[in-house]
Amino acid sequence: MRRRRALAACLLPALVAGCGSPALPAAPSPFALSAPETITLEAEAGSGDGDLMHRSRASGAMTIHLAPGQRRRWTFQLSAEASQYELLVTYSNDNPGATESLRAEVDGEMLGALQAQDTGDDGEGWNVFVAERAGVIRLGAGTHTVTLESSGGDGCIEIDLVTLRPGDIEVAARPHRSWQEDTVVLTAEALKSRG
Ligand SMILES: [Ca+2]
Ligand SMILES: [Ca+2]
Ligand SMILES: [Ca+2]
Repeated sequence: MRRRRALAACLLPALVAGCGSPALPAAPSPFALSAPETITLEAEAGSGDGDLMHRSRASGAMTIHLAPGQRRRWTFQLSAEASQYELLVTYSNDNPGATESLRAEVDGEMLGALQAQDTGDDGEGWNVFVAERAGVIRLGAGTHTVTLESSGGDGCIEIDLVTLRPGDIEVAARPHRSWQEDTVVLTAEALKSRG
């Protein structure tokens, strides 16, 4: 009897350690959901339309050049708990004329669009990158797809990467810098003011 109790006293801490709940052995689960993390999708790792470009300041030193009407697609797995994500598009746009609009879809549903900035001139602008929000979405574990489509503009925009950043995101909040901007309801205009 004494011996058995001694054994139990010896085993119990080992069972409890690192588990946090001494109550019952956990039911076997196929996989544990992790905490949400930032997902980075390199344009060059996606599929679909676009031409590969080499840019020294791009993530991975590569971008994908999209012409109007062209679409780039990424498929990825999430094994994290459901979370809200902000979808950011990092791009460059050495632009002589009107700027492109980028439309984002997640799992086949329209998420949002952004009006691209002009990032420079005379070729230098292709190596200047900005990241802007295309929308906010809640995603759970499983397989997901993101699609970006370029339209309008002067015909060229380069996508560096797409980032899904988790967290509690205030969808209604726009980056107003002054009361005058409260009258600006266009998301793209508000985003531009973010600097
Ligand atoms: Ca320009
Ligand atoms: Ca352009
Ligand atoms: Ca890249």
